Amino acid sequence: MTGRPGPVHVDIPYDIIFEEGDDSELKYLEPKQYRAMVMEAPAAQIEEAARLIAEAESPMLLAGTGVLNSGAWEEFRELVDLINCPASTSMSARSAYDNDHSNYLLGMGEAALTARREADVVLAVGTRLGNLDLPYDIYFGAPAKQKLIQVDIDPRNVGTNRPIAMGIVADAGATLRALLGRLKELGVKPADGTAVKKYRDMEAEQMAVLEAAPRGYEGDRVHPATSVEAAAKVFGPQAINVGDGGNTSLFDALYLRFTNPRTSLGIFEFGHLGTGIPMAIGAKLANPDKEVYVITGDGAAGFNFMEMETALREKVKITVIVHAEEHWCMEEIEQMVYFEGDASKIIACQQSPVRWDKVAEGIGCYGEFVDKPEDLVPAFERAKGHELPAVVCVKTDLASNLIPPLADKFMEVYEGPPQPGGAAG
Ligand SMILES: Cc1ncc(C[n+]2csc(CCOP(=O)(O)OP(=O)(O)O)c2C)c(N)n1
Ligand SMILES: [Mg+2]
Repeated sequence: MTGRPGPVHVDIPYDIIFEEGDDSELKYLEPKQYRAMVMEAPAAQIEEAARLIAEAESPMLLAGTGVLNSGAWEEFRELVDLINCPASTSMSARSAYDNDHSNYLLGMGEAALTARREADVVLAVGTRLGNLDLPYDIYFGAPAKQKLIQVDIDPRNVGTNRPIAMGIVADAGATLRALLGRLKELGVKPADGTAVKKYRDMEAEQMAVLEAAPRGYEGDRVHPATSVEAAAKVFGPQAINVGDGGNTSLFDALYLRFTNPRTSLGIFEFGHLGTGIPMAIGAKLANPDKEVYVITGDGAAGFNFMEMETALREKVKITVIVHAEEHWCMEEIEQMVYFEGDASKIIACQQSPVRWDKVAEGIGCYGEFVDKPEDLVPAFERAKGHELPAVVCVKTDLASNLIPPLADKFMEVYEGPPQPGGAAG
């Protein structure tokens, strides 16, 4: 329970589990008696980091899950406002910073990557700059020119994926508060906003392309982005969204805008398919007053679908939206690249046309089936309003799901960055 929070495995031997006794005789220690509480950065490091930021000409801020874990989203936003610089989040911490805030740039978007490359100081708070965040040389400035300050509670994350100018091993919130205090003392004033405007204009262009994609769809199924947009409308910005699946999780990430902290969960930290339904059950148990909904690929859905029985038995109301185009799309597109477009060579990427709503009904949950866009909102509303855990099987369009917007960027996670000669490395 010290350091970076995460899943914990507790082994309880047989004899202890069946041990009998009087509960009142048990002694509990306070957490502060058996672990260090908040790790704070040494004052000298805060001083140095504050000076680097204060003297920077084109700083940029990045928030990772450390900001969410330490509950420091307000401090992060305050720091962005104080400097008035471009700011973004890691793919797994999309709700760490209001996506509608004036300085926000989408993690994998061209604007955020350009801002990152052009910044003279990058402050990365609580992010290990993992491979989904494209920690490649072409998306960062040369270390001789760009100073990367990385703050993380886990020393193993510091300097692992990028050369750093400064590593601060401390709690994200404590560090942000200390930096804010020192920067104010140094008299730092917000920049005039020219830089932010440049990147935001770039982002607006990319968003227009994103938004146009589902509008241009004329097929007889449902465009995955249309389903995500309908879900956002029905569940609203306070709900907790859990993303799962391959390309489906990219639609989830790109078409939802997170304006409230801790409303986005998903597989972006480990990439492990099938975690969506169990994560949603956990999220609902921890937040009984919030709506919790999953948007999952059909491949991912199969991994842990029986957990719907857990949800039913334990009365955990969640809604699961399955995008059922009947393929393992992210693998298929990867094979397409590998086989240089020869579709006849693709193997093991198809599934049967499973009716996930009927599987859910068989378990005892509530099921809805949608194959036309106009039915999305009413079906999602019925699923959300039903007292039982619900599953909506949405027949999404294969071609649209095969190549999501920003697919080229995501492919770099597997393939490495584009090389000057054209080939990926
Ligand atoms: C446990 C696990 N197995 C395999 C993979 C590799 N993998 C990544 S995406 C993907 C395809 C997922 O298919 P689906 O959930 O239907 O999403 P789609 O890409 O079709 O939207 C696979 C097999 C993984 N990430 N995790
Ligand atoms: Mg699929």
